[in-house]
Amino acid sequence: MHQNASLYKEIFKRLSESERTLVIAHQNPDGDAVGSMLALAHFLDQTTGNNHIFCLTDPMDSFNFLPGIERISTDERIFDQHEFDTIVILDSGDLKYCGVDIHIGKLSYNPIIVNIDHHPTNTHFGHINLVETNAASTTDILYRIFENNRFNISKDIATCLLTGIMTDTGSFSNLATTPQSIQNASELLINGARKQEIIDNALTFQSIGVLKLWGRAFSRLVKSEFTNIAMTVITQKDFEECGVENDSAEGIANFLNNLHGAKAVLVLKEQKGGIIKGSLRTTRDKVDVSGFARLFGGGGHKKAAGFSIKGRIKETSSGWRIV
Ligand SMILES: [Mn+2]
Repeated sequence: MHQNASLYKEIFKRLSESERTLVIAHQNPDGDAVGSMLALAHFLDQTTGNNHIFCLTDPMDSFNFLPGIERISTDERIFDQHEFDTIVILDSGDLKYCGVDIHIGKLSYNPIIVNIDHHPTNTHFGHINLVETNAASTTDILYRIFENNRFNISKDIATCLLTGIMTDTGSFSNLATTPQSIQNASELLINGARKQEIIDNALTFQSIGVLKLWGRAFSRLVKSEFTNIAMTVITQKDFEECGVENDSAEGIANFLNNLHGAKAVLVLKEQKGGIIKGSLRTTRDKVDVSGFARLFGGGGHKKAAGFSIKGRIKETSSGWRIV
């Protein structure tokens, strides 16, 4: 029996009995965040029915193929419009990463917070915490909950769950990939997950604008001989000139993950409002990039981490600078 089997039972029971459930994942949702939110909402449809999905920012268009995507609301009034008995937070190390810390703190009712995540930096902020740092994705954990409770998953749920596994493992290529995640993926395929839809939509490029943006990032790659870290930058001007949204840069760090001749890669992305987001990746066994991210107030996994700092990125005669 799995060490968390009793938690799988407790969470399954809680969710099956919850009459009004709010499902939330982190802002700028990736495939794991979107896949886990939608899989859980489809599950709740089959149990007590009444459920809502909230995410602070809209998912990228590349996830539009997922069944139920239109149900994800970015309307922050949702916290006051309903009295939820359960709030499930997915794929988020803390409430701030979700962007809902203030909303949850201000609630006039007392929901049970269920925290399901795989980030090692998770702060166990929920009333019920299921944090499995060895899981490749949050969708892997949801699959284990369903499987342990003998819940028959639909093709739609299987597709949502497989999206999370395939995107968080970089199509089974990065170090987060485990035998368990491959086994889960295999079982999801047997259950009718539509793999080709995931590949065609979530794992391939969408537009010329995105490719132009990525091209700019690749052309600026430099490696520090001192730190052996490769680095590149994307500015707000790049997003504007390529005619793409800020989330178009999300996959660049993952793509550069396997860069030869550097021990890690750092992508700095200038955001709106004078914020710079840093994404760190490594495939080297002995390198822990989450420590690097923590130096700048961020966090994440050993092999994939990130941080946010105040500032702008400017090009100077001696290269790119943060000002
Ligand atoms: Mn994840």
